[in-house]
Amino acid sequence: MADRPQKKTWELLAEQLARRILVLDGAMGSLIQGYGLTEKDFRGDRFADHRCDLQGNNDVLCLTRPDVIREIHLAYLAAGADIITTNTFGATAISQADYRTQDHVYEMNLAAGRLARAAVDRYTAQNPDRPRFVLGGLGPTSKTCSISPDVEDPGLRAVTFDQMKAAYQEAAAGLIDGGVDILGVETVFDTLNAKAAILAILELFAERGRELPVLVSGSIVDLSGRTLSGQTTEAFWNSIRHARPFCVGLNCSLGAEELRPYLQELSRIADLPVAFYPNAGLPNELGGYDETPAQMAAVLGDLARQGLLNIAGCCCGTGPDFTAAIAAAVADLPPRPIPDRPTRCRLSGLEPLNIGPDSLFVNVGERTNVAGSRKFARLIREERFEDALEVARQQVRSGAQVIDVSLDDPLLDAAPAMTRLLNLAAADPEICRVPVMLDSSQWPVFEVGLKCLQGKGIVNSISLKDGEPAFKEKAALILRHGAAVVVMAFDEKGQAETYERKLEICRRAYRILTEEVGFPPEDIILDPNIFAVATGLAEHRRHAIDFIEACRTIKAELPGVLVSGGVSNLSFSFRGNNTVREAMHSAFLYHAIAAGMDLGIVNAGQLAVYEEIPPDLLVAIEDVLFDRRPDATERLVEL
Ligand code: THG
Repeated sequence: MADRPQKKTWELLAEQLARRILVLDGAMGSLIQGYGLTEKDFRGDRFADHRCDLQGNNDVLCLTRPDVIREIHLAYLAAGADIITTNTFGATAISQADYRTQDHVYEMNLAAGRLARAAVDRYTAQNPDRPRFVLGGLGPTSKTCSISPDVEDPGLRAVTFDQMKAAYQEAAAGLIDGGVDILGVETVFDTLNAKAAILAILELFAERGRELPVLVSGSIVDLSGRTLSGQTTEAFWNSIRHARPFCVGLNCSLGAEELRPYLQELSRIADLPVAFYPNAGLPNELGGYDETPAQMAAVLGDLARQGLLNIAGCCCGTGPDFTAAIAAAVADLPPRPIPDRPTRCRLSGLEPLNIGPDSLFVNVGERTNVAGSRKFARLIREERFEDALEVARQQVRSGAQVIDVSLDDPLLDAAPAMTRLLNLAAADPEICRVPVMLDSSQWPVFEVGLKCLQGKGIVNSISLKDGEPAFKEKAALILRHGAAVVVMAFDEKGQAETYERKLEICRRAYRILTEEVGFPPEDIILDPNIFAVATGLAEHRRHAIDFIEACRTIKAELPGVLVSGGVSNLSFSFRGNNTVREAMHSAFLYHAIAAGMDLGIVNAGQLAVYEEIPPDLLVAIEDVLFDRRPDATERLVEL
């Protein structure tokens, strides 16, 4: 068996994708059904004494009826498939538990990889100019990480992220050892499952020092264009980009025609090859599929003519006749050109939030913070999570585009409380639209928090205060979880108060993150510290102006990064006087945004309009912000 070196696979794949639309095979299950296999076939000698029925466990056939699986692979190759998929859709411990075969998952994947490898090598050897590829299929499993199995308790989960990740890791290891060319996280109906798979895969790659091309393909389950876990196409894409896949796709789900608008959307936003392999229409009343090869090929051919496809195939309810029709329909059509997309910080909840030079200032809701709201703190301490969610809902209604969640409190075990709150928030239609910013000074809180977010969130924050090794290690893990990161201007020597120190630390953090960790600049959010002004202390007088000037230099010097800050910190000395606080925040933001500040943690809905601040108050505030006169604080206090 030719074990092609990795570089070769990447290169071959890229070469082929640049040249033509590749054809991916079709259904496995529908064809297996055609063989009319019995319980005896499924068991084989290997599982003759297995304690429960195995009929219907298609994945076990890689071990007990490899001849059937081989024949199906060869039939698809003969029909013109360039890429064939291993028979491993349910070969994870989570799905195999239904048949009590969870202890045989590695073997199944290994065998499946070898079977497909042998079939593909046979075809490639016959025609080396037309290399074929093996896609190691990682199905969605039978459980979901972000949806409750119990309507009575929306915060409940039937499986943990760690269990999901372990299951994917075992399957992926078998596939890699079996010699697959590509790992495909397919039929993603819950993006948190996919994120567990991605983390598992990235860890495997790091351990083995060898990377395979990865495909991630989502599944849209309803006509409004959402995944089962509720994400839009773009939110899904934003959530899985950190896998740095070679290709992103849509598969299974509805039929080709129904999926057309979402494929068009994906084609528009994905700056990499796009795959499309839908079902043969929607299942009919008997669970069968009515679409014909000609019908499906007509839609795929049409999409290809519009320049929207790089890989075309089919899914449930199809067979080699579909593959042949699709191959013929796309044969002479050019592949979709890969669009350039502007670099942006691309976040998501159920919906996307893209932040960049052309976006307006982003409001991050501050109230879901036990240190920042007495009411929220009381509700969390009393474990009134449902009521605490109302605080989040109010922030979103008031215009928060992200919610900052902090449960750090000496009286609380923040990590389990975070899990509970985020799992409940994931089920709230108003809150879960927006990305989450995890706010903590305890690393374990981020670890549990990231495992609850199907969207792309933000970790707030890390810093250099414990030195470079710890900083880099945390950043690398955040990257693999697919989150953006806030970096506070804090180092081994302490918090940066002056303009010079803010810049010194921000420059250093940026260099380490981009050059040593490989963090995308657009996912780095620098926070040069907003501290209170008008405190009466002379050394605090430049706090506002130093932040604003630091913003300006950071944005001019460090390409791609975003700048953020906790705005309400500014006015701590006016606690209780909300009118003045709100006016101070607005005046400050007016100038900080002009200097390049991109997002801020604010009390959403409670910001005065700059133009409406009474002129005498505005002058007094700006005197303080810009340290324009020695008696500025006294004058503001008097007012
Ligand atoms: N940078 C980053 N993260 C941060 C901060 C920052 N997180 C926390 C904080 N600073 C930003 N969040 C808040 C939240 C609330 C208040 C201030 C900052 C606040 N709360 C009222 C008070 O204390 O007076 C509470 C009033 C009430 O109980 O309702 O001001 O700088 N990266």
